Amino acid sequence: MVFDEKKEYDAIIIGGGFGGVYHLHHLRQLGFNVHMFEAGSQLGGVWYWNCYPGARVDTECPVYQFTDSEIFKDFKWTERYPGRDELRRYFDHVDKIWDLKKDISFNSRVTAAHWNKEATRWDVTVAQFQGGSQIKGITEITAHAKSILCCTGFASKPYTPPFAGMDKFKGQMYHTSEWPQEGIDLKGKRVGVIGTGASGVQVVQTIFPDVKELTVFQRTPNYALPMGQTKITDERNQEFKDQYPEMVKKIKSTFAGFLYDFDTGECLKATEEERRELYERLYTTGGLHFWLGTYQDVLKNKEANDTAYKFWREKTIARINNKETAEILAPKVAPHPYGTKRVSLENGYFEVFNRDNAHVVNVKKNPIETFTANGIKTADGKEHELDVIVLATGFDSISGGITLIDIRGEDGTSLKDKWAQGVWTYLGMTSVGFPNMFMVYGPQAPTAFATGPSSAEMQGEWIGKCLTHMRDQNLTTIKPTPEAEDEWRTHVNDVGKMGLFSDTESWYFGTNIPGKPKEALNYMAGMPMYKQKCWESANNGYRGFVMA
Ligand code: N01
Repeated sequence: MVFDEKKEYDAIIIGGGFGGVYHLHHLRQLGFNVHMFEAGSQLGGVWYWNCYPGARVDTECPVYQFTDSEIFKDFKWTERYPGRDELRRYFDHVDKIWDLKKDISFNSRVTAAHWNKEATRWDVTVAQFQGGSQIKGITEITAHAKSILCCTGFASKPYTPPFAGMDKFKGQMYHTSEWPQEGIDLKGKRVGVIGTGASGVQVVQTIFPDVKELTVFQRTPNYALPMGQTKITDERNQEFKDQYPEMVKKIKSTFAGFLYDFDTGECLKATEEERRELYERLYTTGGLHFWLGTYQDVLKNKEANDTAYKFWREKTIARINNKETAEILAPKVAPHPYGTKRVSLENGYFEVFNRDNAHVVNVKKNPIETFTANGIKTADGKEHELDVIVLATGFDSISGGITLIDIRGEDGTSLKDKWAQGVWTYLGMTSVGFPNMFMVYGPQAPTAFATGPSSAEMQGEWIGKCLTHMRDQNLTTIKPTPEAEDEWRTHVNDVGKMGLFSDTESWYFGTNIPGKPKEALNYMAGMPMYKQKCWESANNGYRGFVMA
């Protein structure tokens, strides 16, 4: 690692996940002087931090990777849905080909970035420490750059609800995204898992063979779908490579950057048999097909949506032996429309609850009252005795990772204060008052409705062109206009209200965090529309921006 505190970089990249890695490579290729700071001791972003048992991506192979042929041509995937270790191996491969590490400082958390008006640059404060979970010997350094790129990802600020009595618990307790890198021995332990989002589902289905007793505290059921995990053979890997150009075209043209898209038919116009046939096919294909490949009106029309929920429930309850347990995991009356909270992929999750040593507690009806020295006490007075508590309670998503940094713009206002009543960006990449600051895979962009690699490449191309244009034209600053920003915010929120998603409390709308304003945190019109909007601005003299 060679970092020069005296140097003024063209750009500082904050975060070494897919977004940061792509921008480091791409901007360097364009001739910019770039340095990256990463808080972890390895590349990977969420795939570094989320090392809980069972962490795995639920985007199907070979979609979840960069489309650069140099990277693509030699990497062999082993599973249809790669696990965390495989993804870490992928990042090592990318690093080897793109020679990234020479421009990266690891164990380096950016704590502040202040716009320096006089020098027309960002002054960035970085806390450097010895890595791993034992943070020791913090020193502070300052970096200077014309631009900053916040590649902090959408899930970098873990959320732990303030349960009463947490400090009393004498056992071990970990948030899934702060899991010790060295792992935890759960053999023969009584384990409680709070939360049944993607992380909770993965932990539960992975640890149950080892633990003595498993208690899952569920507030909202997860309409999880069978993953359909398979091994990827050498022949299949070869097919991926042969089909590479076609696949890239597809990835770049579908709603979420997948190889498939919503079915263009209308659910309610189909006959019962036609609908059943499609649902069966999508469900047995496995993966997210029964979510992002179903009739396009299922996520927009409640009546259509009910048919999908009914089908999902029928399939799910058939797998659960106990009727009461089935009613908790897949209730007769849907607690929210199908697919309006993130659908997870599961691998035997529902069957876990057929075992005598696995229990699910419906904390909506019977809330967690307090943690005790020995476990968790619920409102019915029962004390659930536990050795380990897993907090799979999610994140202050999308905007939380950015506002964790003390970012101060032109007039000294912090981004956190600016966004206290809601997020304001233009095109999900820039914000008024914060010149030369770019956000990648952040708020008001497709983010959680697209894959990390495809978003990184799309936004990277745009940001790269923009910075090149500024360099060519001898321009030093770019900032959006307040009008363009207001218009974008309104558009993002209008789109967010169009389907059934906004009827549901979820992190997509910030409502999982007490006090966070309810708003569309993602641009939900799909990647193709987003791309069109971004390039419309660039191709029209960066309409909506002031460059000087
Ligand atoms: O977090 P979540 P996550 N009392 O917010 C519950 C990505 N990801 O880490 O739904 C009791 O989804 C909360 O309940 P409720 C992926 O995009 C991807 O699981 O708010 N429970 C919920 O069940 C994913 O969507 C992968 O009622 C409480 C859970 O905690 C995103 O990251 C793997 C509670 C939080 O679920 C976040 O997933 C992992 C309380 N006070 C993550 N507060 C893959 O690619 C919260 N909960 C597979």
